[in-house]
Amino acid sequence: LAMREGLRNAIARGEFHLVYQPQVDMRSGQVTGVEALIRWQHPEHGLVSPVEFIPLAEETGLIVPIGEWVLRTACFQNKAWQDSGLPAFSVSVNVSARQFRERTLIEQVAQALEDSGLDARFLELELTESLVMEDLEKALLSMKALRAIGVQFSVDDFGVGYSSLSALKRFPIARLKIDRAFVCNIPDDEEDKAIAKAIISLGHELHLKVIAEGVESEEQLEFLRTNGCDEMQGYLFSPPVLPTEIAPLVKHAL
Ligand code: G
Ligand code: G
Ligand code: MN
Ligand code: NA
Repeated sequence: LAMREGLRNAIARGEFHLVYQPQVDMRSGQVTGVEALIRWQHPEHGLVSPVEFIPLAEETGLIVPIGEWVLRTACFQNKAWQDSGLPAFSVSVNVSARQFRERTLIEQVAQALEDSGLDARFLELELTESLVMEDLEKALLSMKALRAIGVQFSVDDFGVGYSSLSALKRFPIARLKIDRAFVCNIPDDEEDKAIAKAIISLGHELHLKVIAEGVESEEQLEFLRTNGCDEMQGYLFSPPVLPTEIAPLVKHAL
């Protein structure tokens, strides 16, 4: 209950911040994007994980203002990196189900882009399979409206939910993110290796880029690279970091 009250005031009190995790092209070693991840510095409980407060925010509807804050902060930050002279990369923002269903989302995104001056192609929204499949036709309409202003999409946690392949074909998406669950047991688990390979092939057949999440070891990187995975994100390259820590990572090659 206290958590709920706290969440209500957290934006105004400046208790949220974003950390950013680099996404790296496996061939060039260049940072092609960063994923924005929210953190809540609670005055008494310390750092609260989004795993705890995002569900609460969804339940109470607070996800709408919080999501807007995330979008705006991520767009302004990416524009600031570009203005500081870093090579341009995209920023990915996680969008949860209720936030995606809000009619105001398209307006929020357009406004964040306009106010920050960030070119829409440098903003990517991460949606999960289950979110899109909940109401496929409606989700497709929203995605197409956002695509029309130039925003990119990726499917997060791919492989753990279920989307029919015929539905996947219709999503206006640029990337599939292989869920960490399949990556973490590489190279020991033959089945997870087979699944990761299958996702890479499927993505490529559909002309999508494939990015692996949760890459922690050289063996995993090698396996994914050998099998044609395009990009990686994970502790092996970098954990999520503060905005000031991004510049040296962008200059560092894999
Ligand atoms: O960093 P990690 O512990 O950061 O994230 C845990 C979960 O919280 C992930 O599933 C991630 O997608 C989700 N998450 C992190 N930041 C955001 C956010 O800004 N919005 C939403 N909807 N989910 C987020
Ligand atoms: O659900 P989503 O993919 O948005 O969540 C990303 C989550 O994965 C965040 O909690 C982030 O901190 C975490 N994460 C990122 N890289 C790694 C990694 O290499 N290993 C593990 N175990 N978690 C990671
Ligand atoms: Mn994500
Ligand atoms: Na994920």
